[in-house]
Amino acid sequence: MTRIANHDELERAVRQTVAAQPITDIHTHLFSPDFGDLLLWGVDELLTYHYLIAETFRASNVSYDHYWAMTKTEQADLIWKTLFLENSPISESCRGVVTTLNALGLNVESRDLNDYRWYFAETNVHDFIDRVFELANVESVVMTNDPFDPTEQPVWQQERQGDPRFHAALRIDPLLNGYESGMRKTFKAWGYDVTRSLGKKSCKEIRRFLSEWIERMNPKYMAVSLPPEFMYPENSARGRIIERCVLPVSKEYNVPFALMIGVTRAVNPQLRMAGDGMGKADLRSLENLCRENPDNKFLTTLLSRENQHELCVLGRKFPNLMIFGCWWFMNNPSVIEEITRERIELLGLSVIPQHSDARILDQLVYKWSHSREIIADVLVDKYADTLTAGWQVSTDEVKRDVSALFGENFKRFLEA
Ligand code: FIX
Ligand code: ZN
Repeated sequence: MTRIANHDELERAVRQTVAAQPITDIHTHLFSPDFGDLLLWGVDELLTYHYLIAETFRASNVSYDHYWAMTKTEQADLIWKTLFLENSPISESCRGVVTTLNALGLNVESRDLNDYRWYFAETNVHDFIDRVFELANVESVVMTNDPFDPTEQPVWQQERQGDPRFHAALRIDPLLNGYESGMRKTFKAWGYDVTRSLGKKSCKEIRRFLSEWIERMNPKYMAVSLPPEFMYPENSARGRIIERCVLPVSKEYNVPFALMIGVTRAVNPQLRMAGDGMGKADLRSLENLCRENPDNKFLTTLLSRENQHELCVLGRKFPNLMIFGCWWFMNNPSVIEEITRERIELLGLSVIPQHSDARILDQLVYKWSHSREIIADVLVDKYADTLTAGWQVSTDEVKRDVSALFGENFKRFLEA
């Protein structure tokens, strides 16, 4: 076992190990090819990513109506012109497009969007999936699977081909956030005998629904995104469904419950998917969940930077809580660096530092290359401090640690 005795060697070993480590991406919005058009890829999709749409409305004076009336190609043309030609693409989402096109071997210097379109038109989706997984060095991804989505639901109800690199996650936002405003009627129409009061019978029916979908999807976890006001326990349909349906089913099937807290949907509805905002959450909700349900497992990511320190402290108190990823507005280099340092200082290696949240397959390339670099920077510093303190790690120990962060922690948490 060769121990690493100096800083230069340490830096080289950590960077190489992080670059070579295949990743399990635990939260994306990608789909395996059998979902057809739900799998998004290509330059027009990359450019019309909702992060870039929001930036375009700031930088051009296009009206909402005009923008939404355009075809996807026209929207992509406008975004390219506004954010890449009339301004320099230095925001994180713009830089991501550049990183991705470059890594795919396209001539970024030409700035010729039609040339990039040509490349994608000539590419077969199956070959492209292989290429992206290889370039990003991603081993597998977890999708976001919504049984309430009318385009997605029928795919699950047929015999599926699937792709072993794409795992499922059962997303239950409509059930938890929309039970009173329509979902109850949908449930009834689907043959589940539920009522407004959510008595014993209704809860049994909702548990039946969750069990059926768990058996159908074999999901890695059940997930929900929640507003900053989320409280638990809560005297609401959501609170009752979590307590009486989600938690028991999660425990019975050993399928963790993932809470993604802090999103305020449709702060500016004119922006459609780009119009969601955020706020600081009250983490007493998570504290109560973890304490009252020690035999349940919780995965959590939060949208507000202001919540991250408290979340680390909660992680120290509850081994049934696994903290993951720098979600959405947190997925920027300065914040990733800060939060990764804080997490490692407070929790050591027992976190899942990042997920990509990729919506477009190609984004795996940039989201992971950007994050890998920052996580490697932090690790180099942390090992260097430990070296100064007198502890020499071996290259095998660095490999063990890096593999925990990028995949093993997730696998072990699921298996526990
Ligand atoms: O709720 C979520 O899973 C969010 O990640 C998305 O709704 C959001 O639109 C997104 O793409 C963030 O990266
Ligand atoms: Zn997401």
